[in-house]
Amino acid sequence: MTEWNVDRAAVALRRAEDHRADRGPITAEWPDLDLETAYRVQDEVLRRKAAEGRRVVGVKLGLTSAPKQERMGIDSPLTAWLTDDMPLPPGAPLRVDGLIHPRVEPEIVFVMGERLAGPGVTAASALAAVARVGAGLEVIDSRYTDFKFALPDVVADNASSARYLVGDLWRDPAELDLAAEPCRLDIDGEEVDSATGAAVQGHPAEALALAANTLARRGIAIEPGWIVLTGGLTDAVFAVPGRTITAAFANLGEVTLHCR
Ligand code: 0L1
Ligand code: MG
Repeated sequence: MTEWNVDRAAVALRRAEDHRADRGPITAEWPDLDLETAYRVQDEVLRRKAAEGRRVVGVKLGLTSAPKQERMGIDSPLTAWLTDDMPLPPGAPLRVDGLIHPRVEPEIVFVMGERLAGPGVTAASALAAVARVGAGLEVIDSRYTDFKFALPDVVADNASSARYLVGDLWRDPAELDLAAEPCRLDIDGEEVDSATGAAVQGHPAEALALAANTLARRGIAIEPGWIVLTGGLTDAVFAVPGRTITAAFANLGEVTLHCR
């Protein structure tokens, strides 16, 4: 039997993504996969995508909200890569059949103005490095069947990252109370969930600081111009063909995704 290693796991995850073929969790066959090795798999998947011409455009936090953390039995989020094949052009529909089983969640999005390098980053110093803040919808698409995975699996799978859409209203974060920022999630015009910015680590800037400090352990800084998806404010909802999903914020505007 072939032994599992970082390369083999990265190949398996690339194949699942490219062929839209979900698979069982890697930890079922590689129970010793730990978090440090899982991040090496995540980075190897990125290296392979870069070799195919894709470029890093930012980072995201995953498993930020209390319900998701409780479900996974963790108390800290994870980080993952955003690449230039992920942003959806404004108004473009999401082709559901182009992914495995996409789900959508509303997020507060930062565009970085300055380089942010941990350790020692605080919410205040993180926010000072942000150029602007806006609304977003993240499309997640676990490469694992039924979104069933252990923590190392989802880290290796780049935190289920697939697509994202941002709004067209960008604000100066210093002008807003982002912890109190209300967000409503609508499906076909009906409210299905709501939250405030406090849902992500108490404040999206806390999530950003945590990302900077976590990435610093791997020698990575958050660069100017990068997008940061700070984490789902509510649980994710399924993208079903014909469905329209809207994140409506009080001060950050609305962002709407049409699923085809
Ligand atoms: O962005 C996220 O919070 C996704 C993290 C991965 C877990 C999931 O697929 O829900
Ligand atoms: Mg997310």
